Amino acid sequence: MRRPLIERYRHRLPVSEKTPVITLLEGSTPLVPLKGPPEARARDVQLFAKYEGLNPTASFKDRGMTLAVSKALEEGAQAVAAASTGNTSASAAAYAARAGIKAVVVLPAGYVALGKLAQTLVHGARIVQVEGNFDAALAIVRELTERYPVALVNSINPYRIEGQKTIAFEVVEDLGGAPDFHALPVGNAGNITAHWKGYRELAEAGAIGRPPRMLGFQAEGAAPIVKGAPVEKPETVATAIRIGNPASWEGAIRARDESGGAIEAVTDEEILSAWRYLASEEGLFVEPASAASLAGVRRWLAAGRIPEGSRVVLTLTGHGLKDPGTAEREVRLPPPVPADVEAVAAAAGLL
Ligand code: AN7
Repeated sequence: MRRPLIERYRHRLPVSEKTPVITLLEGSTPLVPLKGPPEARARDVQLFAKYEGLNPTASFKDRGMTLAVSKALEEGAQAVAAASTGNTSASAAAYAARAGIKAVVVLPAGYVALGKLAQTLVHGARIVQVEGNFDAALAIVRELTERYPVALVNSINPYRIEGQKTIAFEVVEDLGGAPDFHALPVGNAGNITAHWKGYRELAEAGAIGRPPRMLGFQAEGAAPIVKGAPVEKPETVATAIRIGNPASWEGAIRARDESGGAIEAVTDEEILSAWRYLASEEGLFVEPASAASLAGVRRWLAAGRIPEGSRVVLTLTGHGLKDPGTAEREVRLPPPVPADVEAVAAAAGLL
């Protein structure tokens, strides 16, 4: 049975008996072995997908949110607030509902995928859309939480990182050791920071040998870490990672350098191609941002940068149903046909 993440990893998390556990039974997501694209099979490279879309609100954010909201409640908070490209807001809204407290989310107007908006609305969060991007929203929320009685649950809240580090624990349990590479999309950079913290703790405890090389991928139009400077007007089809000035920038650099990894950019075309591949060849429907991990790994494979026989984990951060708009734009729906068998058979290509 799925257990609350906080209970499963209580010994490695900053909680006590006094911490009220607010849980939706997050985590314990499957590590799915992929068939792999030809360039992986050719080199005997085994890819595994950590399918985080199977969390309660359908993204990895739930791992950090169970801890952040539990600790906020322990500290007496009556409200939580977050800026978000959508998944943090959906998760904060759900956990706040569960805790019986208020959630305030500040969103970049016009750039949050429909599924995430729907979740946030129905869970009953107070939504404020700002005429600006995520970076502007985060700056406002930081100040808001300093001046008003509301707890910040963005990933600059260290409890979010603590919860999210459990991805590394689960991967190591499932593989029976560390992978050679771990690839994931990078937006605000909390998740790569958290992954690396998890692996480092395991290495320090002697539970694994060499931790994986961390491969972080940003979208080309929103790649401040790759470029080495904030991006004023980030743009990408992957709205989840449409972020120009990541809060955990330094954590990402540390993960990259300490692990001997890399942070690179992939184009929207590469992202969409990997997104299609995952759905149509592997049966895994993810949101575009999640596919940046595979897009980047495909580049590494093509360039011969992944040694033969390597084990590579991809964190697929959010479910495809989060973003029905992209599916509708990218995959054409055929026009209706008359309601008779021959017409349907013809349209289905069965003749
Ligand atoms: C699906 O929800 O920033 O590098 O406000 O939703 O830890 O930011 C989401 C980020 C990757 C990037 N994949 O993770 C938010 C938000 C998905 C995401 C990321 C996000 P970070």
